[in-house]
Amino acid sequence: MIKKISLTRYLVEQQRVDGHIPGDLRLLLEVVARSCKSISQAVNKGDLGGILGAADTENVQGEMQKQLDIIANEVLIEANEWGGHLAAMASEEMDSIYVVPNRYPQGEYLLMFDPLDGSSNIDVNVSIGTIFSVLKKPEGSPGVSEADFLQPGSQQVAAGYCVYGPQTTLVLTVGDGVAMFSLDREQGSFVLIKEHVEIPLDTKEFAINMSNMRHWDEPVKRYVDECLAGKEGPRGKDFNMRWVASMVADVHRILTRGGVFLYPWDKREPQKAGKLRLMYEANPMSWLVEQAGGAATNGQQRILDIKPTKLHERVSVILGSKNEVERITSYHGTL
Ligand code: P6P
Repeated sequence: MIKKISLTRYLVEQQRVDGHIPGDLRLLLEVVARSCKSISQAVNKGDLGGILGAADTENVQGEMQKQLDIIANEVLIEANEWGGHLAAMASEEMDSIYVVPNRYPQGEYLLMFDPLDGSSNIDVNVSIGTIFSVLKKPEGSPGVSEADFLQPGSQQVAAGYCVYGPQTTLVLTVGDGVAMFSLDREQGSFVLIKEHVEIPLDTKEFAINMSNMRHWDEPVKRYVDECLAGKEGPRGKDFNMRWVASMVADVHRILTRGGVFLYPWDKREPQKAGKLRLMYEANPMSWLVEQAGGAATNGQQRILDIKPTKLHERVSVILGSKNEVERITSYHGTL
């Protein structure tokens, strides 16, 4: 009988045995996990819950919100504001930061999240997910402001996602490798299924939205053309392609069997560095990938080294199997 290790036990051991995480961070992560369970329940209801479809509102990104985007955001806010572990939160769905109300004690952590990533897939029953990132509020800064969030991803103290697919699986790092927990709905708890996750250094699988090919920069075009040329081309091997249009699902596949994910800058909106958001999509995913032995760059530099200037800053993303990411980055003339 394989001993079942719950998320709670894993976090207690990370706190007590390895000294990796203080009690307040353990509490934060347990509350985020409970929020993901609630979101999973809402997502699983689908049509039966009468909460699919558009909310007829736009978020700060100018994207039409789904009802579940708003519900997931509210679940995370309400679950995390009272515990005394947070100073403030930031979300893809909110223009500005949410400061913990005065009626609750303020903590030292900053929580950022994309409450429901991939929401264009909600109505067609394709995997979606919640992405989260945790920073510490800078020492000595009175109160809390947006500027406190503008730290490079290398400063994260915890990061993860929960993918709502055939299984509901929480994937987490606190800097001691990557661990995966699947939701045991009979017990109502997340159970460890894998730890010390490792991404293969090489891959034959790339993920990119091919419909944007005519808008890409030359280095990305070169890379994808070489993959498409297969055995007869310069790579000497055939490649497979995947694109779920849910970053959580694509990254989960890469953490599970390797691969490379690209959402590069393109000419459609040249003033934007990319489509994906740095603080609550690229940074948490990049830390997870690096903790699993992979790499993550924007074509020019390590994503985790980027110093943010805006809360909802966008970035070009190339992440996954280390050797493949290094090859693509070298094509940008920066390795
Ligand atoms: P496209 C979802 O909206 C998202 O932010 C990521 O989860 C996903 O990888 C990407 O956008 C999909 O973008 O342009 O292919 O629909």
